[in-house]
Amino acid sequence: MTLSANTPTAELQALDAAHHMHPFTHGAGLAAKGARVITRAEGCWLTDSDGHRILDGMAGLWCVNIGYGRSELAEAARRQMLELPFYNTFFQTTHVPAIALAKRLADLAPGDLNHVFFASSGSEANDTNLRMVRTYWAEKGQPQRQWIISRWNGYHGSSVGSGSLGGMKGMHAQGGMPIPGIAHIDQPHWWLEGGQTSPEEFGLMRARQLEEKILELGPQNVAAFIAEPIQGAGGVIVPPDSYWPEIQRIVKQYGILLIADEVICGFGRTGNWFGAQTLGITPDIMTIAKGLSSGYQPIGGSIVSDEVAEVIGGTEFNHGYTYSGHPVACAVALENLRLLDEEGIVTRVREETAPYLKDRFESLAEHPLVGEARIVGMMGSIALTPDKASRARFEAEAGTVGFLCRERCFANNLIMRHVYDRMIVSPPLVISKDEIDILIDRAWKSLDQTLVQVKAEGLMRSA
Ligand code: PXG
Repeated sequence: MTLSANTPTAELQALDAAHHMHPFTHGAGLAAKGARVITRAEGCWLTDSDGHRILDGMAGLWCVNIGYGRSELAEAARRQMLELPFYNTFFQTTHVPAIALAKRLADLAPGDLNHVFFASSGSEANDTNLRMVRTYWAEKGQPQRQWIISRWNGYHGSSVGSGSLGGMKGMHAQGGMPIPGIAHIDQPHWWLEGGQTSPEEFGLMRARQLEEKILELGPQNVAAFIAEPIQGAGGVIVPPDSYWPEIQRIVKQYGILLIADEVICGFGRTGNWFGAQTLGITPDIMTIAKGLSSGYQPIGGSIVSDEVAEVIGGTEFNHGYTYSGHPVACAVALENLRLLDEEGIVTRVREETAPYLKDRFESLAEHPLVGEARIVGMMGSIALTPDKASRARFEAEAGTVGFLCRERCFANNLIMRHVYDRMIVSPPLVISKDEIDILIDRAWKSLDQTLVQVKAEGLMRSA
């Protein structure tokens, strides 16, 4: 059987339901409904098997920073596959693409982050980090420093290690997570959890939970704190301005390592190469993936400080993946970084399109269903609420209204993701002003339709 984009949608859906298990999906529910089949993409636009053209407000899964259809990346893969499709980086061996990409990342990364350990995904990279920080302390004669502190509603991946670092309770409920040695503190989500405090006070309160947790565990037992500069999968939660400076003070005071998970924030998403630069953070390790190759190849990694690399280099670090530094993935990532840089895409985001998007996106806060609209660079979210003034949650189960809104967006040929009752955008960085206008118009229309439906179904009630 040969399948193609011309195979009837129903046939593709039936085979998909019969044989393909989807991530984070209720299998039987999807099988009954049929998955949407995406067949092509160009720039910021997807085409599905029914011929719809859909504006991709999520850059795939927060990753297609450079946009779809770049032949240069295909050429880079082709060239590398013909020259050296695979060789490993174990056993005292290396190759040009891994060397070149590591050097490029060392140049791009801030401060003394000059060393790269490669993986194929963000999850793998965070598993590396988990073992690396503990090994670092063991090498420094402090093997009792095992605890890693992270945050509820943070996302760091889906493997056992990275999923444990993450703070997604639905994930922890399945398969024996979190593993021991990981402690979670609350997130700096002022809009939902800030109550009567000001955002600045709340940011300080939430940062100081880190200090309280360090003191509870014993500072001598804590290895690291890991966090996304801006939470992505948790709902694009932009922390109050007071939050990160206080976190930075605390990790410095207690001498614990700081891991900035840049899997979403990295590679231009916030208007700089890394979210750490936008938020004024000085990490010891940065997790990278997604935008590193704009999703054209699966590749991730950890960018590590001189000090951490030197200590780790003093032992044999018994860790690595077959595809650590995969030559084709490295070649494609290098080409992606070259284009993002030479075409001025990151600069254009910072200076031109992100300010335009911010202006238009924040106007969504005027919609009767929207409580707040927050955006940094090209990642933003709006909170749906039955009552703006009191920042109320819906009485209906969290996510009910968000799901309805996402369905409306789909129907209007716009991909916007929902996280509970927040709607997210994270478009390709190459999105034009005209396309931003289309995005906002479709979002507004979808909100209007959602409001009608929510009222009709009696869902406009506060918890
Ligand atoms: N860290 C962060 C900050 C992420 O957002 C990972 C690590 C894990 O990367 P991999 O490559 O292993 O998936 C991520 C991934 C969503 C969604 O629904 C977000 C991610 C993955 C899947 C779904 O928003 N982020």
